[in-house]
Parts: sequence; structure tokens; C-alpha cells
Amino acid sequence: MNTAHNILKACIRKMAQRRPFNVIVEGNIGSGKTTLLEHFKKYEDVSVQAEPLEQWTNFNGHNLLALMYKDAQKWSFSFESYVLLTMMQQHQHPTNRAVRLMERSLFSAKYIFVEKMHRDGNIPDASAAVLDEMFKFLNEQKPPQVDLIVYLRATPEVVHERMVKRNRDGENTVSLNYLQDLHEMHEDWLVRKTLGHCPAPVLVMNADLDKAQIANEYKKYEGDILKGIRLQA
Ligand code: 8LK
Repeated sequence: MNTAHNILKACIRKMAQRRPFNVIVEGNIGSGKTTLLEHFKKYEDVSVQAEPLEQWTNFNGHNLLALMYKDAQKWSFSFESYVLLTMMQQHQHPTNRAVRLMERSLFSAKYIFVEKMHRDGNIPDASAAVLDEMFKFLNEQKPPQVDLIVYLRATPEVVHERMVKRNRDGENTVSLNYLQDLHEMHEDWLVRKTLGHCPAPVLVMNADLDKAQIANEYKKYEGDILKGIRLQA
């Protein structure tokens, strides 16, 4: 066995042991998740995974997200089933980079969105029980690894104004009331810890700040988010 071969084997072993420092970015609609992801894209060692919106809005030619907002009773179950699946795919997406920054997660699918739709009566009890089984199975088979949660905490009125301005297809039916409920559920999950299970430490950022000011907030917490790069250096 020659030396080069041994070195190659050692490298493969090391790469196999390496796992990224997994950060999930959570927060209400319009809380600035995309802006945060954009900021961290510039780091070579960070893999940025946005929500798979393209998959949700163009699924075999169907816009599941728009259907869900148009007729929530009819489409919430199908939409969130697909969201659970695509979120699991996101968690398992391979990366060689030291840090993986992922927008939302299997957990927010279950604890925030499925829960909200169930509470609203748009996912009936029996269907919610099916999603619960799916979630448990996915979570047990290959538990998504989460090392840190970045919670973009914003006032519902602020995110409502941003959402109206951005005018994303389908979201025009989202009311302030809906955003207030989602906000309280994020607070229950990540701050009060009374909803679901919080899988990692939570870093809370003030997401009411506008784009010009938020850069300072990113700088303040950059070290915590990029910890994986140091851990693996
Ligand atoms: O985040 C993009 C849009 O998708 C926004 O309008 C909220 C909606 N959405 C949803 O209804 N259910 C979801 C997610 C987003 C993300 C997860 C995990 N579940």
C-alpha cells in the first residue's frame, strides 16, 4: 500500500467524520430570513439553504402554496405533507462546508405550521394524527441535527407591513391576525418553551430593525453563527 493511498484513505475517513455545524433560521413571515441568508452567503465555508419555495410553488405544475392560501380547508394537509418531506430532504442535503445555514426546519413545519392549520380547523384531527406519525417516524429514523437556532423575533405589525410591501404571490390573503398567531407560536416554541420541543440553543435577534440597521445585529452574533468554522479549523 503506498503512502498516497494511505493519505487518501485518511482524508476520506476524516471527511466522513466531519459534520457541519447546523444552524436553522426561524421566524415569522417577513421577519428577514432571506436577508440574513443573503448576508451569510459571502462566506465560503457556509452552505446556505433557502426554503424550497420553488418546489412548493411548482410541484408537477401545481402551485401548492397558492392553492393552500386560496382554499386552506382543501389543501393544507397536502401542502404540509409535502413541506415535511422537502424539509427532511433539506436536513439531509450533503455538504462539505463547515456550517449549514438552513431556512426553517422539520420542527417549524410541525410545531408552527401544521399546529396552526390544525388549530384553525384546516387540518382535521385525523389528518393531523397522520402528520404526527410521519413527523415522529422521520424524526426517529434520521433525527435532523441542529446545533443552533437563530430566531428572528419581530413585532407582527412590522412583518405585516413588510409582507404587504413585498407582495409575494399568494400571501395577499395572510392577515395581521394570522401573523400575530404565528408570532405567539414562535414565542411559545422558542422563548417560553411551552410548545413542541426546542432542539437546540436559541439565539434571539431583533428583527424589527430595518435592512440598514440589521447588519450591526448580524455582526454582533456572527461569531456564534460561524462557530462551526472555528470548531473545524
Ligand atoms: O415561507 C414562505 C411562505 O410559505 C409563507 O407564506 C409561509 C408559508 N409556509 C407555510 O405555510 N408552511 C410552512 C412554511 C412556510 C415553512 C414550513 C416549514 N412550513
